[in-house]
Amino acid sequence: MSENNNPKKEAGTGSKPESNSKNNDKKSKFNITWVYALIAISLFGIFLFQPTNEPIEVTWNRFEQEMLKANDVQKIEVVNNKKVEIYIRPDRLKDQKYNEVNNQKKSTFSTSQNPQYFFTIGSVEAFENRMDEAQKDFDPKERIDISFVERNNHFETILNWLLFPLLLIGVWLFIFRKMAGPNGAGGQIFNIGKSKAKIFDKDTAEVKVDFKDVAGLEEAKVEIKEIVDFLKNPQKYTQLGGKIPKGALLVGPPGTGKTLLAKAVAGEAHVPFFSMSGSDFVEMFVGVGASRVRDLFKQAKEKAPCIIFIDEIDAIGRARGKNPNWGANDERENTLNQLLTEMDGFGTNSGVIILAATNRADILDRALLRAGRFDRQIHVELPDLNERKEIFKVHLRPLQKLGADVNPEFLAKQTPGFSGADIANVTNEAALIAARKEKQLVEKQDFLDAIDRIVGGLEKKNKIISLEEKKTIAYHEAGHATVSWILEHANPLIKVTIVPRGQALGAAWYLPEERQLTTKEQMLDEMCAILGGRAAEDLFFGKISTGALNDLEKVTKQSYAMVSYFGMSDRIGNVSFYDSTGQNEYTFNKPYSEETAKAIDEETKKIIDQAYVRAKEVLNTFKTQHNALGELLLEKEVLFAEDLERILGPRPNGKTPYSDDDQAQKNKGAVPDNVPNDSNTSV
Ligand code: NHX
Ligand code: ZN
Repeated sequence: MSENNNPKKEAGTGSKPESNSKNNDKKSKFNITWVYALIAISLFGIFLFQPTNEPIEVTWNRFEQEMLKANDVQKIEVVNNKKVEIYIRPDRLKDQKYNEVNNQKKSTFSTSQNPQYFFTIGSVEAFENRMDEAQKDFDPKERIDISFVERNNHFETILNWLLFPLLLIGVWLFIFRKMAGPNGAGGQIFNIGKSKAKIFDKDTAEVKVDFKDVAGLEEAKVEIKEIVDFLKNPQKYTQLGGKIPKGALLVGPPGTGKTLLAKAVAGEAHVPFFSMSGSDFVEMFVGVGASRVRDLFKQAKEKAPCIIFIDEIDAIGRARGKNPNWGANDERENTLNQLLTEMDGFGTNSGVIILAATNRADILDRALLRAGRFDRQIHVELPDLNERKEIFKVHLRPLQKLGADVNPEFLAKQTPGFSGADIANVTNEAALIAARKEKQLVEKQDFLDAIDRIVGGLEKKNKIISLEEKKTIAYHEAGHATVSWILEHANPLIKVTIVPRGQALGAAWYLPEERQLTTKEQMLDEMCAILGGRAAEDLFFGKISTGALNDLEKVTKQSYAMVSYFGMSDRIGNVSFYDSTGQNEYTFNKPYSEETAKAIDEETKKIIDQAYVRAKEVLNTFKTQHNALGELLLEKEVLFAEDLERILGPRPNGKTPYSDDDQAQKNKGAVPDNVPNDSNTSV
């Protein structure tokens, strides 16, 4: 409905000013062309009025013999001491020898009498001597008068004087127009200090997002809705003496919908909405950032009530260094200072509310977060199971034909740790996969393949792997599978594969339980399962490989976190060196002594060593089953939980990942063990 309304509205209100501005545009262009045309015409005119009967050059000899001696010369003018112009008596001009003059086309415009011939001289004295010599036999009365004239060619002089400046002005005008033009290459040069904020107001049909389109994020929506309400009916809050907050900070990991939420505010609030990114303030020129901040707030205050949205505010809002000369990034600090002053500079009830988004609230300057600036922080977290279900529903809507087996709830279960953007990616990828398979429907299997693709990367079926390597890979993965199956608190495994995908040659996929707390037992069992791969290589081949890199990295981080963050080692005790403020990022000295550092290292190693020993124990105990798994994996390349259950028996705690789903799902799509930052190992 709103989509139908908007264009109409625009046509109604927006048409008049638009046509006006277009007219103006045309007029100004027209004028400038006229100026050019006038200049051209006048130049042409001056050329036209120039006499066309140019004198003909003659030699001294011809002049002397044919003209002077024949007494045909009326007068002689020496122009500028250089050029001698000869005027022939009009009655003698009819003579045969002057045919060349008579044949010349007479200029229609020339009125004055023109010289017919000319020659140039080196020096006036020599010329006079020659004249005297030539006329020495003449009757003194008949001697020709020589007059000297100084004649300036005004046109030429003017042209010489004007041409260069004119050219300069022309070039300058050209460049100016190019640069000031809306799509000229240097278009920003003259607007460099202006804010680049995009404005969405009631006339722009662009924003079509409203809160209905934002799935999940219920708590954040409540907060945001309140902000919209502040703008819509401020008196409701101010009449009780409350003050309208100045800003809210949207904090959360990438892809969780911070920008979407802000867009929804724009769509919902029906007030002007200025949107720009933190990096838009940054330019290579000094002082531009601050000037843009000023401009943004000036514009906003003119349009109040309104909302300013600054995306990725960490680009300018990063904590200012303690040592002023260290980072030498004064420009960013100036921009931040300007932002801080602007936020404090206007009255609380002036109706400008600032929303900012970042995924790194911890690195922001504290001054930015204090009361009176970004009063409230709205945390936008990764969606949980129910929220993912809602998000899937939103993204499944545009897919035209869905298989009957596609169930948002099932997909939500298969995608722990996914953000909204990831889910959008899954649905899109699924549609592409289905299209690649020439299918008419997007089915469940396509979604599962899409999830695998997004988590694990592209399948590389054709990678050349020798038989020996393949066996190592199979036993490594079987090691993960066996240990995680046997240990009670390890994540439920759903499949193992030795098909290379992305960086990994093989992977064991788990479906981590979505929990808020992780116990020490769970962490230890988890580490055992991760070390199961290396342990299997060690036990059954007596050789270890580089392949365990990712596994070891993860285990090391986990173990270190247990000791120094979570207080899970007896020797270090309940001490945590985790710094949630993130303010001491640049301090190189650790907040503990050398002895503690050593103790942490030793404890970290001890935990890993113990886990490794335990993994080996498990593998030794279940040697036959492990080897059977390895061989089966070599043969089938992919094993599912059912295969494991057949070989290893039911899991000790009875938790199989597919127990609450239908068997047909084949348990594809989960988080493999080698993906960094998956939710089960996050620290
Ligand atoms: C490689 N990747 O990059 C290959 C493709 C033990 C069967 N050389 O633990 O795939 O070996 O359970 C330089 C040197 C990554 C860069 C060594 C980057 C090693 C995943 C590790 C399976 N599954 N490991 C796993 C795996 C690998 C790696 C490296 C590197 C393997 C293992 C990567
Ligand atoms: Zn591994």
